Amino acid sequence: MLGIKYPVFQGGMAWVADASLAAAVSNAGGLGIISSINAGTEAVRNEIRKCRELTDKPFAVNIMLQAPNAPEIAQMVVEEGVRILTTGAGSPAKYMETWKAAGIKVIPVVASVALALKMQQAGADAVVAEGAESGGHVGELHTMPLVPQVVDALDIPVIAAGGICDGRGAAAAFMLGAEGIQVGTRFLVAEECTVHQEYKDKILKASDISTTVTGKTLGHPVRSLKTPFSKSFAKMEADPSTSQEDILAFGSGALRKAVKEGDRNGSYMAGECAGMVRKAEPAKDIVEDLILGAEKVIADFASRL
Ligand code: TUI
Repeated sequence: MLGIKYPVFQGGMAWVADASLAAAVSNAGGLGIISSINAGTEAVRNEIRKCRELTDKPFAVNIMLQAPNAPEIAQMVVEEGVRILTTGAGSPAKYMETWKAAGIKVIPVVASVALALKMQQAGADAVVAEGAESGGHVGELHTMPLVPQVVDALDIPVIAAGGICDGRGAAAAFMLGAEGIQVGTRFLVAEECTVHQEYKDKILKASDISTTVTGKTLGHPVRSLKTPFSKSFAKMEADPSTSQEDILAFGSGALRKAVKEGDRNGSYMAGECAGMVRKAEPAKDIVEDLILGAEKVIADFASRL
């Protein structure tokens, strides 16, 4: 459907997923994804053009639907002739007709069966079912129960996301009925990933219990590394005298600060599998390890049956 060699999507991580990372993943045979959360719509347009110079392979753009410029981005990707879109943090139903008319493959990220069904009805070509093990904005269900329930409910392909970072996780996702996987956290340390070195170091040093979810009281839960920022954020949320506006103002721009400046007061969004990410390597090695690793554990297990 997408013209890619391996069913490996690189998560469209806000501020992180630029042309450099997306092209490296696409050149490796996966699906590189450019994030629409960057320094404005024109900056994203530039990343799309840059990506075309770096790869002749298919790549996608992720549209974060809660962003104020989402309607503008939704139009810009049509102008730029983008062939594949993923969406996150909401329902893209109102854009579907325009995108389908432009011949774009649309793959919404969903966190529930209800939204998955709605997306299939609206003409989605596939969905990414993302469990709450993921970094960034998360839903309620986790990958293990979410993926098979979405697979059972839909006729279109399902890509699993959340907590997948090596061949074992990839194999497990395929066993749940997924036809592909999406991986974010492990690509944060890819050589072609342009995040600040401090961000990479924090991921490489993380343990199994290094992430936490904040923002539940705001209706916008986000998983990130435990840092002084996440502690202060959680404290403000627990304090009834702090208004939602104050909390939002405190959080605003924190991800950009972490990604671009390695600021200790930044928000280091990361998934639960950060503790399994142990070395920086080229994106190609990550893509191949995910697929060859899955092949190996499936073959080893089959030989024991
Ligand atoms: O979108 C994501 N993950 C993200 S977006 C993001 S940007 C950001 N966030 C906070 C502060 C600063 C920047 C960081 N991480 N993942 C896809 C995803 N979508 N996960 C869950 C959902 C989701 C949740 C509820 C999709 C739809 C939904 O409800 C839809 C509806 O309206 O019915």
